This record gives sequence, C-alpha cells and structure tokens, in this order.
Amino acid sequence: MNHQKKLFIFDLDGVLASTSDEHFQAWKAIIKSRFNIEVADEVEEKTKGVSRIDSLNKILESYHLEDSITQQEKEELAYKKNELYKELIENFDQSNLFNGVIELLQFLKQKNILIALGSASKNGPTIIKSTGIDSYFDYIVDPSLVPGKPNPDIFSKAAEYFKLQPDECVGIEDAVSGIQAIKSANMYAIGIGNEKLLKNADIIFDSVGSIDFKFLEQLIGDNNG
Ligand code: B16
Ligand code: MG
Repeated sequence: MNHQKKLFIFDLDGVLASTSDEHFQAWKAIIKSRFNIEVADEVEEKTKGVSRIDSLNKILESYHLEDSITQQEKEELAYKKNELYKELIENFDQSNLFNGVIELLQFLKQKNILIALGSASKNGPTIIKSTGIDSYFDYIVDPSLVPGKPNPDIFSKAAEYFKLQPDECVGIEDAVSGIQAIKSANMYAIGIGNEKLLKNADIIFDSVGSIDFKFLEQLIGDNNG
C-alpha cells in the first residue's frame, strides 16, 4: 500500500531559482581563462546536481583534460569558480525565484506537508535566505555530510531526519543525476524540465509554476488538512 505523502524534498538550482545558469556561466568563464576553451552548452547537463568538484571533473573529462592538472589546481579552480558564482548571485532577491515557487510552498504548508531542501549546493542556505523562502523549510540537508547525487543519500537523509518511509516522500528535481538519486532512494520523483532527459521521473512538468495543484492533492492523499 502506498503511504500518504508527508515530506517534499526540493532541489534548488533549476527548480526554485534559475541559479543553474549562474553556475554554468561561472564555469565557462573559469575554463575559458585557464584553458582558452569555450565550454559547449551540451556539457551543462553533466554539471547539474553534482558537487562543485564533480562538476569540474565532468567538464575536464568532456575535453580530455582530467589528467592535465593537479588535484591542487583543480581545488584552486573550484574555489575561483565559487567566488565568481557568489558575485553573480550577490544581489539575488525574491524576484530571482521561478514563478509559482511561493504559491507551491504555501500550498504544501496548508496541507501540513513537511518541506526540506535537498540541494547539492553549499550555497543553498544563503540563497533560500536571500530569496526570502527560508522560513518554509523544516530541514536543510548538509551536502558536505553525504555522498552526492546520483547517490540517494541527500534525499534519504531528509526522510531519516523526520523518521519517514521513502514512499511518504516526494523529490523535485531538474537534473538527470537528481532524478536518479530520488529513484534510488525509492521516492516519488517530480521532474522539472526536459521530458526526454528526465524520462525516469514519475511525472514531468515544464516548471514549478506549471505543477497542477489538483494532481498534488491526489498525490499527497487524504487527511492532510
Ligand atoms: P556549490 P542543486 C547543484 O545544486 C548544482 O546543480 C550544481 O551545478 C552545483 O555544482 C552543485 O549544486 C554544487 O554547488 O558549488 O554551490 O556547492 O541543483 O543540487 O540544487
Ligand atoms: Mg538542480
């Protein structure tokens, strides 16, 4: 029997805010200045949802550069990328949230659903604060304490914190690695974005703003307020 849904776990970049653009913009600038290479747009998907250093490794692998620099230089490049990324998001406020985010968070609260942040980003807490949505979150998974996506741990950690079963939880993700993580955690996966890329999700919407509340009511189940 399927349990009622009690917890929604949100990815951040590409789901709540458009910060995936700033992440990739920062990587492009760093790689251009170090290797004089224009990183192709197709590489972006490989960097989504995965940690800072894994993103760098994916980009380097795409250009067969993974063995061309030392671990120390990789760490320096990752540090520089984060400094640039922080500059790019410095003036973020509520207007940088995708349409419909606040309405969705309010809807879930009215239904007594717990809300967690399951982002790979160490900048997550800063962003949910600057965009004014931190008070909706009951728990933030610390990505530095668990193996990254596509491993299930970021999502499983949130369920464990509330002592919930996986089938009481829903994950919302825009990245292939993130959908894989949610499904490996045996949770219900809502994909946001490209239908072909996110084909392993249980359901896919174009954006958070297009998630149908009638569908959510059915998914959540009865007796939730
Ligand atoms: P940071 P998400 C992920 O966030 C991004 O999609 C990914 O591109 C980034 O490398 C990762 O966070 C780490 O971010 O460098 O800020 O720690 O999509 O899981 O919310
Ligand atoms: Mg994402």
